[in-house]
Amino acid sequence: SQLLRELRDALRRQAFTLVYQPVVELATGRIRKAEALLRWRNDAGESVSPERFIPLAEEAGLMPEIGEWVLQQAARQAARWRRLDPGFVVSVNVSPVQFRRERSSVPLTETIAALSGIAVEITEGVLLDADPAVQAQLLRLRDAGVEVAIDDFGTGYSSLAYLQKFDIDSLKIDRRFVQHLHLSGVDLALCEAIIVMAHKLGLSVVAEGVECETQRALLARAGCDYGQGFLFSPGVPADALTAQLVACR
Ligand code: G
Ligand code: G
Ligand code: MN
Ligand code: NA
Repeated sequence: SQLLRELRDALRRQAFTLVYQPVVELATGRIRKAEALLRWRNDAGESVSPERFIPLAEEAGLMPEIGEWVLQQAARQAARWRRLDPGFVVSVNVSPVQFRRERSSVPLTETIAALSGIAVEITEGVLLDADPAVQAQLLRLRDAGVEVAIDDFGTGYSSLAYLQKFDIDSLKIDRRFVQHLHLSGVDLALCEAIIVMAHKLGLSVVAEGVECETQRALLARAGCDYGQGFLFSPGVPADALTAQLVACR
């Protein structure tokens, strides 16, 4: 397809960029982390959503290479931000295909082993993957000191027992549970329960998709560690986030 041709070309021409969405510590209001989000501007100059082009890239076998580029960029940026805040963490989404591709030309863990301040976000499906290479990959990441976060938590099939087994660092509560938090007692109860259970297992919790002050206040009261969402900021270019970090020092 046209899209696929453009995508292959984009890799050569480096037409990808990363934006970074701040992750705010709810108790202090400080930005302590950021999620790297991939952006692609196509030949027509339109910004194409990763939701559209990542499945294509996976099918075409381009994802290891793109993922490698994302990791390198994010790691370089994490190193800069850690000079301002030594505890700063940049999280990177890792597609299940990329995670499973042990024999790919790009060995994920070797790249990451050299990096600090990087967390990988995986979806629950990865934990349930029957492929033993996936588990091995996770363990090697842990050994390399990389943090592991479960993205979109609550929408898949995993249980907290899995999280304990794999020595996960944090959960990101899917924005579907956060969206109506301030309107639905059920959604609030679910978020509260996730937070309590996660803490008992020694995991920290990030609420995604925080869009209003009421949601922020309820999450803070429930003991949620971090919030991410349009209330705080959308994804922004690295320089814009650097300016915010410097201003808040
Ligand atoms: O904010 P945004 O519209 O970019 O995110 C859409 C989806 O794309 C999200 O599910 C997000 O996890 C995913 N995504 C964003 N950047 C990357 C990336 O670098 N790699 C992978 N595998 N997924 C990404
Ligand atoms: O699956 P993942 O959590 O990686 O998805 C990240 C996606 O969530 C990106 O598309 C990002 O733009 C989007 N996003 C971030 N904050 C908000 C928010 O407050 N509301 C909504 N609706 N989407 C958000
Ligand atoms: Mn994510
Ligand atoms: Na998510």
